[in-house]
Amino acid sequence: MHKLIGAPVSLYTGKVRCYLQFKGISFEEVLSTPQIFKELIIPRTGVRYIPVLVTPDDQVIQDSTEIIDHLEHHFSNRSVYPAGPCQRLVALLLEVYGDEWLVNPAMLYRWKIEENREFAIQEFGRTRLPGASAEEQYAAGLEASGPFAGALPRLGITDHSRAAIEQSYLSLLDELNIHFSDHDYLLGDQPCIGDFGLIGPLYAHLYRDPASGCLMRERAPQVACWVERMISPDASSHDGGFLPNDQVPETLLPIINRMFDEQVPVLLETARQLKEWTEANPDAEDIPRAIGTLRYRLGDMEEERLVFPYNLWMWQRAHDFYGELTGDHRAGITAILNDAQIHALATPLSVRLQRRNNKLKRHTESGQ
Ligand SMILES: N[C@@H](CCC(=O)N[C@@H](CS)C(=O)NCC(=O)O)C(=O)O
Repeated sequence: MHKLIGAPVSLYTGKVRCYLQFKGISFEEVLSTPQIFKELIIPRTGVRYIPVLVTPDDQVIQDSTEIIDHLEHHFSNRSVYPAGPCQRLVALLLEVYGDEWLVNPAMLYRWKIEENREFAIQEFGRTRLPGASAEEQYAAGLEASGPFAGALPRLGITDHSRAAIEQSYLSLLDELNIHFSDHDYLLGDQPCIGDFGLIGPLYAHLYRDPASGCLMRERAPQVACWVERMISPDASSHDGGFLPNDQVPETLLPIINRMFDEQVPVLLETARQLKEWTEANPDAEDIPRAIGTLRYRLGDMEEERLVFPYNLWMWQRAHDFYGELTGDHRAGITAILNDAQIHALATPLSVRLQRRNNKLKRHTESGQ
């Protein structure tokens, strides 16, 4: 049986858990305790991230996207990658948006709102010391959660950016609420890879943390219902498929526009800085987690954050898919994206990335 190593409090564990449940793949969930980190995660992956999937033939995979792609290969029924090019592009884009951008409101609401923060500390404690007293767990949780709470400035989440991130999230909730009033999932009656990208932040943090959960249920009840469909293993609405004729609902357009307005400029600047970084470090194969700083904008607000090249590995998937489209398929995209958005998607990536042994590396011509 597959083993999913992770934690209830973890964003990307939530993404993979929902996927496994949707596909009907039987799995056992193993809590990522310090012992599991020491005995399995670190020796077998070389990194300290969750989730980790251990397959029945003892392959060990870290990274939610790689886990899903591995499983899609073996469980091809009801693929989460739509066959229609417009739907597939939208699905890939919204995975990047959920995974790499909605982590901002997720982290802000978790660590800046006291009720959520207290809950998260207890949850970190329950993961680190299952079975210990509440007091011991709290102390352990405080220590374990320190690096996560401390990561906010690196993501550009500061007192200065707080109001703008909240405003953006509330508007997104409103947009998603309209969409999910008409559709069970992003692209119809079954979840696509974009649903799994969104569910990480929108479940593990923004639904499950108590104050955020109240906010979601009150302001955007249809989004809360979608979360419940995503996390419920035997929801009857899992029977349908994607909308016919490669249709992308109009209600998704404001969300795609939001991604292009907010996140895509960061991705393009990341690509520019990564090019400079590789020119300055021509022999370096491994790409560090962060390579510098950039300024990002939300409405009138500007703030600094670190530059994370991993974001581009995700963007490269959508970018390459667009690049491979020809003729009519490419023309169809103009019904969803405007010229500036298509231009951003078509902008060449001068540094190509790959993941090998759970490390981000340059992808060179020789494939090495
Ligand atoms: N892109 C990775 C991200 C994994 C990740 O950042 N996981 C978090 C928990 S949700 C973690 O382990 N963080 C540890 C750290 O940042 O040091 C994935 O999709 O699996």
